[in-house]
Amino acid sequence: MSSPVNYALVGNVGVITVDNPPVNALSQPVRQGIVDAVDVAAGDASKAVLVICEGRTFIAGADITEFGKPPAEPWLPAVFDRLEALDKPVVAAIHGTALGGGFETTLAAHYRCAVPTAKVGLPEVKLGLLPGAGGTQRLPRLGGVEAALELMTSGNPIPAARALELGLIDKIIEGDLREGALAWAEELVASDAPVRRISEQTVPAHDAAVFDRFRGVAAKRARGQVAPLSIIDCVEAATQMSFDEGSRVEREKFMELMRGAQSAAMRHLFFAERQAAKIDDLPKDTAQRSVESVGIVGGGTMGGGIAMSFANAGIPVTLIEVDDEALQRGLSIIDKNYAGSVKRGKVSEDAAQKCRALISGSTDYDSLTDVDLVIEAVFEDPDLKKTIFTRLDKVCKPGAILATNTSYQDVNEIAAATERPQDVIGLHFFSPANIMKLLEVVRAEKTADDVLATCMALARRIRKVPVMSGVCYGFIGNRMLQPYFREAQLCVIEGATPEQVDNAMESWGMAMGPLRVADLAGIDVGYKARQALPEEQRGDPRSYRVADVLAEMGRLGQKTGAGFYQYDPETRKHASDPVVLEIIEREAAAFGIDRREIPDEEIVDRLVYGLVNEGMRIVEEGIAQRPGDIDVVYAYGYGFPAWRGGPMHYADSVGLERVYERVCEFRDRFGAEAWPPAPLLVQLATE
Ligand code: 3H9
Repeated sequence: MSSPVNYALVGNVGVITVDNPPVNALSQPVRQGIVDAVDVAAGDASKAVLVICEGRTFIAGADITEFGKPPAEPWLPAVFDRLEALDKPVVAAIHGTALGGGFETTLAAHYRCAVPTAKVGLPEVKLGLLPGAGGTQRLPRLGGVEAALELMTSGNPIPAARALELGLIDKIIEGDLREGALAWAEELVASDAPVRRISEQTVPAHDAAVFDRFRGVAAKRARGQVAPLSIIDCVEAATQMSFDEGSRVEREKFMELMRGAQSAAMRHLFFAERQAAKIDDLPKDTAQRSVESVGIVGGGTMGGGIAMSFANAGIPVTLIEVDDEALQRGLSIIDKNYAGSVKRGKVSEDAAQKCRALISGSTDYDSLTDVDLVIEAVFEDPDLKKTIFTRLDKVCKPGAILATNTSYQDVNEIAAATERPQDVIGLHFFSPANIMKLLEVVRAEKTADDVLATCMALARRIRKVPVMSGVCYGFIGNRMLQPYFREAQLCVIEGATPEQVDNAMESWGMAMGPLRVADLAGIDVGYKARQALPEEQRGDPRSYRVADVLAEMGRLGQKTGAGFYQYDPETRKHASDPVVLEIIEREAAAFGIDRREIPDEEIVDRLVYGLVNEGMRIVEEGIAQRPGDIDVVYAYGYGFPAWRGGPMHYADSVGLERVYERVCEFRDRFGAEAWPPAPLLVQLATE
């Protein structure tokens, strides 16, 4: 078998080329190949060494598929120590993304150059890990403690220009990278440039308080996660110990994280996200339709956010509203959002203006005659949606994709309002749509394969994470919220306070507790949805009575300054409200409920296993292609802690038998109507 690494002497330069598609991950043969090439370079006539990659990117990291399996020699840190130990200048030449072990490869080199479009970073924290091949020890020595901590605890890559400013690379090469890097290596030889081993350098002076500052930030931004804290410990070790001692600390902590449940969960999500983009029954070569222009019907918060998502990806958008006033209101919200992004330093003024210029408005459906895709984003009124689709059917060109952003409605029925149901699909964005990554792509009965394939690919183009869902009430995400919110509100009426429920869920890891979410989304949303249903379909009245009372009092949540909580008009900070507690007690008494103390553990189990039990049905019914898809939906759309891997992975990690036992216990205590164990759960737990 030929090696994914080859070596050739070009002039004075020994060139090590890694060629391991798709992303040049450092699998065992690559590690071995690098060691072999270094051995050759050490003994031949080369006076410098160049490390460069074929394909779309420089090395994107260690091979994640090998994690959790028995380790195979040579170890990565040892490979890098060998590379760094060469006594001739070693140059790394970066294109694409040098990530994780890839960036660590370049830190083991003595000189670094990159093309202007390259990015470098240490994203291990996003996999619940730390840079485990010298990164935590070499980066602070090269770029200083603060930059190292920022890069490693955020996991976000930085562009070449920023890396140059920070001194993480030495040179940007315009034009052909290989030619440029070879010429630079020859220059280094000609000028007798020294070998510069980062491991032999000392960490630049720094403020000792920086570690506690980063620990404080991690406790807030990465609540519950262990990896950021381990990273900070390792960097602190780099400032206190020799390189070798610090490397031993790094190794120990890396292995601890690797064996831990958090990294297993985050690695699961990494692969689940990529798997979710694939549709099992869709041939890989399914043709796609071209989407170079988009129309959006409805310029509210949702429509505006969707418009920005497309404009930010360079796709022109026409926004349709009923009249000039509504249109101007919609466009001005978009203006405000762009101004906010500029103010927060997220984009440059110039870039924001270019994106904004791609969004135009109209009150005339005829403006949509030439667009390739239309997304309807009006409020949840089924008749209105159908009327709009009938109208779109008349004006849009043949082959245009007609999408609805509905959160609940039956996409089959909406499709039936047109003469071209094959062109109709659901594209369910999450609010704020310009920020949230999740996109549920709803495949209706008659949706054509090429429409589905186009929308899955388009999602990636606008930097969303797509997950396909079948048609059902609420699709994957919102359907699962029903038992989740039901249990949250039942816990409240049975004895907990809204704070207790929210705090229990937030301590467990949810980004925001359910009742605070209800206040943020607006209590009227659920209220209106319930009012539209016949009473017998609204579920257990105990689970929505308090919310109904609040809605009828005009306490609609944050937007009215009060809901389950009261909100400070200036800071929007929430505080508990005695009025709400009175309502809860009064309504509980009316139902004859004797309020009791509810342990936090019960709250968490009822809410999370409510999600899991419904998730099992969703898989069973084929609404989701696989359990991992549900995990992606919850991690990207609902604030589920990534380090718990999503509800389905979490259930697996607890053990399905245990989950089943608990679901049966809840069925026996709270009734079979709310807690019928999903047949798939029964099957998997008892098999
Ligand atoms: C690390 O380095 C630890 C060290 O510090 C210490 C070790 C001791 N391994 O994302 P894409 C696959 S931890 C294996 O769709 P893109 C991916 O699954 C690592 N496979 O492409 C997919 O497979 P498939 C730190 C990998 O162009 C295919 O490649 N590095 C790896 O949208 C294409 O991927 C990272 O965390 C890998 N490392 O994005 C970087 N990476 O086609 C992780 C990708 O079968 N990777 N695959 O579904 C990324 O962020 C993106 O893949 C990248 C390309 C930006 C590189």
